Formats: sequence, C-alpha cells, structure tokens
Amino acid sequence: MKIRTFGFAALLCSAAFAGSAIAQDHQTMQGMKMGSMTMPAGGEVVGVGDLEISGGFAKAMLPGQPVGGGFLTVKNKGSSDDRLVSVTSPNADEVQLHEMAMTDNVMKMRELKDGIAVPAGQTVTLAPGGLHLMFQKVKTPFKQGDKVPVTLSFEKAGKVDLVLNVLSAQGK
Ligand SMILES: [Cu+2]
Repeated sequence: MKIRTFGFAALLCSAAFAGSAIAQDHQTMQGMKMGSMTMPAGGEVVGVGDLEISGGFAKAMLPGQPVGGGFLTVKNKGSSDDRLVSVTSPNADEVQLHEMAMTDNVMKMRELKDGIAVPAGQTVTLAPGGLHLMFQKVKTPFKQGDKVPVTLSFEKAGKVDLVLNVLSAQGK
C-alpha cells in the first residue's frame, strides 16, 4: 500500500514538474553553476540550536494540482552533524522529503525516507531541480502571495516553525 501510494505521488510529482517547469528549473541550475546571483525572494530567517534556516519558499500550484514543492536553506553552524527528519504543515495531509535529479534528460524523483543530512559546518539547500519538500494532498492549491507555515523536525536540534512565501509556479 505504501509503495502504491508513493507511486501515485511520484506520478503526480512528475506531472507537477512537467514541461516548462523542468526546463525552467534546469536553466536555473545551470545558471547557478555559472555563478548567477538570481536567488528566490528570501523569507524569514529562523534558528534552532546550531541551525539557521532561511530562504523558505513554495511554488504556486495549478488549480487541481494535489502536490506542491517547497524549498529552503539550512546552515549548520555547529560541530555536530544533524538531519532533517520530518516536516509537517497545516496546509497538507503529509509533507515528504524528496530528491529530484536529471538523469539522461529524464527527471527522476524519490522520497528520502531517512531524511536529509545537514553535516556540521555545512549549508544544505533545497532548491528546484534537487532536494525539496513535497506537500501531499494539498487542500487549497498554493497561490502566489500565500504563506505556508511548516514545522521542521531535526534529529538533534529539535523542532522549529518556518513560514514559506508562495512565489510563482516558476519559483520566482
Ligand atoms: Cu517531489
């Protein structure tokens, strides 16, 4: 049942990121590699323990689209490794941690059941085309200008609340 559920979600994920969104994300990734300074409009900065979370945003969703993508940056200023283990939001039945990567021109997505590692002294960025939060069974599709509250749970640092600003469907 879990596998079937995930298969369905993955299909929806692919649909959510299909077409121009993928091309856009891919261009963004290329641009970042080349040192472009275009970054999404940053939201609030929150801290918990040795962690600093910033740049949180979500993409606007199309009407009827049941899944949405969320993104943020976690900086670990401490000397011990941590891990983002789970995320909840009142706006979605479930929030999964996903990874997306382009392999032979095919965008593949998988759920990271063990969470996302945030090694000591490092900064981990969840961004379009890579690591992301996947909001499942979203009741009201995110609209540009909306705010989506989330609670992040880290293995060592504990829980922290963050508000994601909803940007356009292209994440800008
Ligand atoms: Cu996903």
